[in-house]
Amino acid sequence: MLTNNKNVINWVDEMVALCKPDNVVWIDGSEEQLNALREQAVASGELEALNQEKLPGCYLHRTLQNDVARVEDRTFICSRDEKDAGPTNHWCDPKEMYAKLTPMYDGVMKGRTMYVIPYSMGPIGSPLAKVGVELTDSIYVVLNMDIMTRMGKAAFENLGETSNDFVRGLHSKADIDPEKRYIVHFPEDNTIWSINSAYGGNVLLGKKCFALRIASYQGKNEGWMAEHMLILGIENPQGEVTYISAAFPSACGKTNLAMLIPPEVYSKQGYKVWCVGDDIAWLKPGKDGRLYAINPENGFFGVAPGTNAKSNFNALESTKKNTIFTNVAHNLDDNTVWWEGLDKNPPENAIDWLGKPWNGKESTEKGAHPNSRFTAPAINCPCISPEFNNPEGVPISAMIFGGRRAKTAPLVYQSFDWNHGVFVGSTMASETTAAAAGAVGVVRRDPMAMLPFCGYHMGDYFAHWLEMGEKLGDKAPKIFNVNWFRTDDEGHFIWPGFGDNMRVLMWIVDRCKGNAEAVETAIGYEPKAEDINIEGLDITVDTVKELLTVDKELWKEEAKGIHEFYGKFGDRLPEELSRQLAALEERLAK
Ligand code: OXD
Ligand code: MN
Repeated sequence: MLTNNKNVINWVDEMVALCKPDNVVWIDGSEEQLNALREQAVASGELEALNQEKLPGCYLHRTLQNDVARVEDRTFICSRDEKDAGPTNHWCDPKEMYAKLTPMYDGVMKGRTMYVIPYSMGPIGSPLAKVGVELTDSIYVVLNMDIMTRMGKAAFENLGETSNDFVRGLHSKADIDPEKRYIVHFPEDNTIWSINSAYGGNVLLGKKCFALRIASYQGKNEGWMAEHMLILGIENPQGEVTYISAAFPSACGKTNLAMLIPPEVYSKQGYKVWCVGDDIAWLKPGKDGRLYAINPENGFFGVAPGTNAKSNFNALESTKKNTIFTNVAHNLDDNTVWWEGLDKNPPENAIDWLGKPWNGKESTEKGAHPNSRFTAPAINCPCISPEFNNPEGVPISAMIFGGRRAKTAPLVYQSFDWNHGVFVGSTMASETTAAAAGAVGVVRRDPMAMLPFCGYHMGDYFAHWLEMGEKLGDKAPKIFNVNWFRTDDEGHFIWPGFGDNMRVLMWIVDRCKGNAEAVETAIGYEPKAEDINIEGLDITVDTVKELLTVDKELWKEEAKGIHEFYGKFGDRLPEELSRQLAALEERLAK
């Protein structure tokens, strides 16, 4: 045992009595212990050791074919009152859910070892950090949690001997039966139960389950925010850094933006971009009244396909050592890995993500699963921020929302004020692309990119955002919306994207510093087209003008869609947001 905390010990005893493992191993986080677990996982086939010269400390893992992604239809928020889970979550009465799952956990670890993983979300000792304990029967989970969190004995130091403020996570692979798969949150009990999956987002309980679903609920009660946001810093040639956080729905390029490489027009002047986080931000007012953010995670759980030296050099570099790859293709020629979009040279002698022989030159099947992943330590990232481990976090000047919109949203606009910014975030949406099943071009609302991750009623979540704005007053970050995905009449993207997105971020930074002008439109403040720096790009000011157009007819349609969406929240929709919608309609009618 690594702690004298009675609350921890009693709960672990209780779960051991339920799951009945043959052994219980407390994870202290030492290299010695981790190496022994790596060896054991390799011996059992759970992991394959990759080429240790080319990819030192790297391993490959394959999940079952039925277990390759988060399962939103089997994810539950079990608040005591159904109304507190809200219309956007699946709900079940906690008593009923415990009664249903307890027999499934009863004896589930017979013949297995239970690992007790203490971990900290956030730097150890940070006033913004929180402790979790995950019990699991998977070595893969232990080794991934080692990368994604600050794991081991030191995590208990934050908790002390008497505190009960830790999140209780219980995970068992059980039989990896998709029919009996449950990812369940009991926010009022600080508890997460996950069973019958062995895929990252369902089993690395510190990430989406704790750092977003449980933490969003804690944040509402404790006066802070847990958001699905990247955090980056832009350093100017004078060495001043402006920090920005940004929320986009899954698969809109958060990791790419978080690690962007400045285009030459900025790098030659000495500008730098620093990554603090690529997925989650915890934000709390600091002593000076500004909003400070930490990245609660310690690594990146990134999507592999599409990651290459051009799309995201820094992410690719991050995966060159001490990384676990899941469901990518295995290149047998040199015992390395490959995925679609890595390069134009797929291996001929390989094993695909299903474990079958695969010839990348001839096969029409994919070598890597589209949601195959790398779990890479943040310290590997060449542009990781020097403030990454700062326990106080970094002060946020701007918050950005965005989505994938072909026509409606302009390249960038600024909200009139905080409350209008909350309105903008709450109406965030993406249009479906051909990449996903179902109709193309359908608008999916994903408020603040939190739709699958908000652990309580989303109407109350909007109210919490409004309250935070009141608390922060004139120290509140400015709120912006961006859209990198405007298309021309042939459906081609107009804006170059990737590193060139920095050109838009620079207008945002200038607005925060009071150094840029803006034009007032019906939807918010826009840049003057000349104020977006296009030096070195083969687009003209007219193209930028086109990217900034606001089509009032489309926006009137948009307002109708928002009415419909807001209707879901009933009387828990803050009045202020209805007022904001009415004000938008008035401006559009002018
Ligand atoms: C993720 C997601 O895996 O948002 O980060 O789906
Ligand atoms: Mn995410």
